[in-house]
Amino acid sequence: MTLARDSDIAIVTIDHPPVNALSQAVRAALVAAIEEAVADDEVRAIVLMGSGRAFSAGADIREFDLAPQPPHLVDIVQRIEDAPKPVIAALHGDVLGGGCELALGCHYRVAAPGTQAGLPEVSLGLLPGSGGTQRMPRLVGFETALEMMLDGRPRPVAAAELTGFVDEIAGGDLRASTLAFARNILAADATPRRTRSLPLLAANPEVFARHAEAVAKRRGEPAPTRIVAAVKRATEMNFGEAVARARADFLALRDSPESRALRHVFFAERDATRWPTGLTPGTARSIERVAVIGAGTMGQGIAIALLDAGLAVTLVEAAEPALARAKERIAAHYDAAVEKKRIDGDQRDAVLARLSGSTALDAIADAGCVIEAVFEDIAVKRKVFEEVDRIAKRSALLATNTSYLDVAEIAAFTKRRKDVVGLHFFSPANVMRLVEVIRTDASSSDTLASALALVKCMRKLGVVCKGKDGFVGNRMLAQRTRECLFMLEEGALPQEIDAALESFGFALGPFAVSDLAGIDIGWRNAILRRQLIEVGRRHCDLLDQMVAAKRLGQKTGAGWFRYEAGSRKARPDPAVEALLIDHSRKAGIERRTVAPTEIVERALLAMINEAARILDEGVVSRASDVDVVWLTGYGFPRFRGGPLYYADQLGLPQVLARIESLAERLGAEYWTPAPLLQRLAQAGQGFHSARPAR
Ligand code: T1G
Ligand code: NAD
Repeated sequence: MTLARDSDIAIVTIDHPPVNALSQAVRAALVAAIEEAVADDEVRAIVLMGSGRAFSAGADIREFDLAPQPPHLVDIVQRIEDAPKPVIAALHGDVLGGGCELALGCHYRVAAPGTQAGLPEVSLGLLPGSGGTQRMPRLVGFETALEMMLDGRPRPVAAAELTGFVDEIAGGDLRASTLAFARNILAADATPRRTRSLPLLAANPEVFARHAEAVAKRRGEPAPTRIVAAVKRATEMNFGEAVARARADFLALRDSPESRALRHVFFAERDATRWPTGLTPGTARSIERVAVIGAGTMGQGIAIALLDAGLAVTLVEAAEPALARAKERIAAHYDAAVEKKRIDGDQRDAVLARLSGSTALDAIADAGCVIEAVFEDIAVKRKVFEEVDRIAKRSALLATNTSYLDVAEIAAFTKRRKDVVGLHFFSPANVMRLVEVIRTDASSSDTLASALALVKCMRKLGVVCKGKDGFVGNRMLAQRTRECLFMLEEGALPQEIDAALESFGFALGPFAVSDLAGIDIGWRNAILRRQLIEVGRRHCDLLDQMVAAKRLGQKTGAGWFRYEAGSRKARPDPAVEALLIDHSRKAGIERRTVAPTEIVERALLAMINEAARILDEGVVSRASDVDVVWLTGYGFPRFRGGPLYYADQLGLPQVLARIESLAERLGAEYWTPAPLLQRLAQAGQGFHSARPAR
């Protein structure tokens, strides 16, 4: 924190890199600086600003696991608002959460171009606890204020919807512009303009009812409902009381399991981007053009994600019709973006100008990176990689999008195994944030650094892992799928299993997901994995029967559910129930009711037990990476923190005991507790115990 003077104006600068988080020490220093400036008779106005890349990203999230320490931000904001001299906030970069509330407590706000303001507390399971619920509506109206707090999305301060939030966009240097602004208001004998005293813009009661109805549907999130109630208090009680009530809500939410889980997710996603511990750091090669071989479901999505990142893309297909189809679909994607006014026609044309296509592999010769997304067949991939090895330039990064095959085996098809990694995207690849970055023992650090840099520039989250057989996500998914298919045999119906896991918090149940992705995709992978299953182990061939019956999911109008023409709504299908009853009879299985609790337990514990093996084998270096894979690639509910965070909340001795009892009831063939789980449970530790303290 610094306190400087420019003649009769004091300049208080928050200086706590990287994002000026308002830790206890920062708050204490801020109070001292403000008090000093207020007490100094020579000072006629105060400018409050932040150093580095942001005004402030808000409260220090790391402190939320500790008891709240004074001075509390809510009081500091009040102190600033009560100041007898004008306080002007000079805003730049991110102005988020408590940082935004601090700005709201100032009497005037000047912002640099490009400044973003937001109240993202909801994404941490919280609400603005320092007056934002009362001050923001007074500046931007109830509708915008509620939307900001309920979607948590930062907005450019220059956006029309934030009119009223800032008084001026700085023309030149922010500090100079703000000092000039201060001098102008002093010359105009302006006094402190306290936000709390500004008139409340008329609130249409329908606004609160509409939002209250919408947030009631947000499963596992107590914060949104509290946010609507807190903001509504502005129309029901005086300012001070409403602020105090919101503060109480904030403190209550802070200790909620949902907020603790979401805070774990916040840091887990950041930890996942750290360079793997113990690996020599590498240097990323610059990549301007990427060749994508195989332009089917994944190739098209990957190409769009690369084009969105500003890169040039060469699509390579086996035959002209497939290439034309892919280019048509990519063009249609950008046409739709123009229609939705996300981009304009010129921008579309500029993007598509960076896309070229060919049916000749030679076209990859000048690409800095080659991503293969052809059929999941080792022989096809071998042929492609042998050719790529011959054609691609020496410095090229070579990547495979395989779901289950061994990346090391694929790398061995080339004479440059050090340049090969797996880049496992998730469908739809232009939407899903997650990329499993699979390194082999031969992958060089420069290759890994180049892959991570490429993933980052695509604005995706790269989780570094090793291994094969589905790496992290698909390997755990296979165990969940196994249990879900067994439960179908035993008496459950697809809609029951989906309902149980959706009420647990998954966006979509496993069978609706299977219908979306295509039952044949899961079946082909199951065939690949069948060789891993020991002879004599329980096995279920329901996937084979579905494929044989041409029930492939949405793409054939019927799968585990039936779909009416033009509709994606999954409807229970009596034909599936009949198929299951017939299947159980032939398998000699007496069907029974499978309770939702059993469904959730078997699905989750199957994943958790497999994750313990994955961790023990060093496939990933952090338990939180497993959480991030499922949170960003498989729709695991964020308010549950991820599979291993959830396991730690259950308590590993409890998890172990449940798995042992499943082993007794269902047989140990699939329910042998993973050694790491046993060790941690016996040591009274959790999967995240090894995680360094914040
Ligand atoms: N507290 C503690 N650490 C933070 C932090 C915060 N608020 N924000 C960022 N960091 C760390 C982060 O862990 C990382 O550390 C480094 O800064 C860079 O961040 C009272 C209750 C600002 C948009 O929700 O959204 O105020 O990994 O990698 O991608 O009502 O960080 O380097 O060790 O994310 O450029 C509300 C959270 C708090 C904003 C920058 N504020 N931060 O993104 O960098 S609750 C937020 C972000 C609150 C009040 C309430 C982003 C960012 P490390 P980064 P980035
Ligand atoms: P797809 O069948 O939709 O597309 C594969 C494309 O590769 C086809 O268009 C085919 O014409 C083309 N192709 C085949 N051989 C070729 C060759 N020698 N040269 C050029 N093109 C060739 O399959 P997909 O779903 O996009 O899967 C592709 C890869 O991505 C597979 O390894 C799969 O396991 C993996 N993957 C799929 C998903 C998914 O959800 N579909 C998710 C992650 C990874």
